[in-house]
Amino acid sequence: MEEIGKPTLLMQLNQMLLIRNLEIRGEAAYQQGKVGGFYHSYIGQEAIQVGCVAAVGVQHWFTTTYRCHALALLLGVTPNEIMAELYGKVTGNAKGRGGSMHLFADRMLGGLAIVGGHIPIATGAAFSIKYLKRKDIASFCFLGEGAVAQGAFHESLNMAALWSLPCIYVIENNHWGMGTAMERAIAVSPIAEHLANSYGIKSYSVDGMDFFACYALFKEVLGEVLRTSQPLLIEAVTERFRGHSISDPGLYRSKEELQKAMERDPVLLMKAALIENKMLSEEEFEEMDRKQREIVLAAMKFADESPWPDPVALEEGVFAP
Ligand SMILES: Cc1ncc(C[n+]2csc(CCOP(=O)(O)OP(=O)(O)O)c2C)c(N)n1
Repeated sequence: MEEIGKPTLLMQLNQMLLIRNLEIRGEAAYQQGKVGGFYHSYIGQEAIQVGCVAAVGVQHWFTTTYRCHALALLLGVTPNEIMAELYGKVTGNAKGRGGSMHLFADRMLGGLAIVGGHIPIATGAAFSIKYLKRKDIASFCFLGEGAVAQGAFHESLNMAALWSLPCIYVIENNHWGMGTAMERAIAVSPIAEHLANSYGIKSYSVDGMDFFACYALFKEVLGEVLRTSQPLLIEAVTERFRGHSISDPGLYRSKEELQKAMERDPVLLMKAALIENKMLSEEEFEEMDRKQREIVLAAMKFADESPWPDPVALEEGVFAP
């Protein structure tokens, strides 16, 4: 904790609080009919991507699933741009055309909605790093455990191992793929250990609720991948505190099970660790949370007041071969 330092740690807690507040308000806006399409919340999983980006920096390639609001925030998309995109407004991150699942940034290749479909894209980014002889960056691919049953995952791992591509595949194992329990969909457990063995690459497992554990692991593996140019498979064991998406009441898991998972809230775990180490007080935490909430409320106002896209622009940016 000392080596990361108080200013950085408080900044990272702020990021966690910004993500948490944005998800809570984004869901509320959805309930009010202001957000269309789907809404997949990252609540419960914050420590993984916050820990990763804090540890490795923003200069790499990053790819993730439809559960993409947090990564976009961490890679520099503003709360205003995200909220406006959720609202479908022209000031949004994708000019209101992509919605919740399709956010992007300079170094973020998506926000992609097809399960497993983004894994070859991340692998391609790793190929480009190798092809360009870059030794200072890697490709990070976040995926749900549901995606490891897809062929694209296996083809990607095989190719990355065969060609020594600097790709770090991160399985965010939240135990459920929509309403299907992991044990009913995936033949092996722990997933990363078994599957990494199949392709002759290294695997790591990390407590995805613990910011400090995630930070330390991502720091370590980045060094390793840059040194060896070998891909790695990480399994970050986590919990999603919401249903799969906002329209999922989550009836497949008991209240007690969810309650137990929420006792290890990553935001509260980080808060408790900082308080214990005298880097934070309860009042300071409340103030940080209030400030992040205000940023999100201002983003909602911005989205509300932004114009709709002009229907005349509908065909702009569309690629037709
Ligand atoms: C190819 C494909 N099949 C099915 C779906 C529908 N679908 C969307 S999310 C999802 C479950 C994915 O679960 P997981 O990979 O564990 O990620 P999580 O949602 O838990 O983050 C499914 C089946 C899809 N989007 N794409």
